[in-house]
Amino acid sequence: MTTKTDLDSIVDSAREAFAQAATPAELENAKAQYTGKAGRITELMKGMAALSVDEKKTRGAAINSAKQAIEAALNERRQALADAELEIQLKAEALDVTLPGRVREPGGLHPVSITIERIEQIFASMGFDVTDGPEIESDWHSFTSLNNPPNHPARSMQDTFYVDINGDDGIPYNLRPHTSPMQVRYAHAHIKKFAQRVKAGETLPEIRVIVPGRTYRVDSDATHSPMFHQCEGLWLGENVSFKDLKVIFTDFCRKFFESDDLTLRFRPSFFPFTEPSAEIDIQFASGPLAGKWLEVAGSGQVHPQVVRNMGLDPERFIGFAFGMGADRLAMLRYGVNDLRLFFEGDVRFLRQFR
Ligand code: 2U9
Repeated sequence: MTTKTDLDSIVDSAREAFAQAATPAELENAKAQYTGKAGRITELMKGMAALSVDEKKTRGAAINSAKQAIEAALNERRQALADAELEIQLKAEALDVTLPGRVREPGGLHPVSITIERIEQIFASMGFDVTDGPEIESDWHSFTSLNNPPNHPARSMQDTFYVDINGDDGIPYNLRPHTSPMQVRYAHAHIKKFAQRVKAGETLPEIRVIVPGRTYRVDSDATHSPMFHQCEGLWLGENVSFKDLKVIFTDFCRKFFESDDLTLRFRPSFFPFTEPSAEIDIQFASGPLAGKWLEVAGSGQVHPQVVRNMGLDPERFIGFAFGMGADRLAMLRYGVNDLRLFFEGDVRFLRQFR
């Protein structure tokens, strides 16, 4: 027969076994040896069948209290193992909340975009529409419509990129070397409206538009990039003259450079699409660029053949056009001496314009 001391030693050995279990699985295995189906406590219970009723009472109570002690030890160890596991997990997933976060710097517009927006704003205030169009153009739109037909020597003025697809005329498409084709498209899109108003006996409407956008030429150095930005303007009406060009462009330059003591010089030049033509130079009276003549744009009275190609009667419509490099204007305004800085994407340079 097993004595009370034997029960105590079973409880002690269970406690010992549970303490040695390093994982929940080992602990459950140890438990099976005591309170499992063939465990030592279960076996003692089975052995009670042969005892008298009185013996069963005292023996049963003793075995039960041993069983309870074992279960208490088991639960205690279960909790300890679960706590240890949680501790390991927490350590592995620990966040150092004192580490500084990743800073998100505010974004900003590119200096050339800022310049184009500025140009748009000034011309819009003078009644100009703003539009843009395709960068892959037909030969007719980029050249022929602008009085520069195939094999004309003036074609060599713009070293053009071509696309490996032919247009309707069998001549390859090009990456537009200027935004002028869009003015031709703009005129075609608007003259239907003109005809209706002429029929109704109204005064003739005008075309007054600027076209900023990306343009392409085979050219690359500190002041030329194969992709650059132009902003061209066109004002056609019944009575628009070179005098209007001088007024508009002088006003534009003074607003753009925020300088009232800036003077303009119109220097004779040649473009196939304007006659007469002029380069426009500006001179500041003060500041870091004072005294130097700086070329800012080309211009001229629109050639009658170009007016005709736009679907308008050159006997009635006359006016001027101008073209400027938006990147060059940005360089002058911000004092940048290498155009390539605009296109390298170096944030140390770009963040200065934010
Ligand atoms: C139409 C008719 C005429 C646009 C013009 C220039 C003169 C000119 C250059 C300036 C610097 C190009 O970026 S640049 O190299 N542009 O000199 N552009 S007149 O003339 C037009 C436009 C549209 C229908």
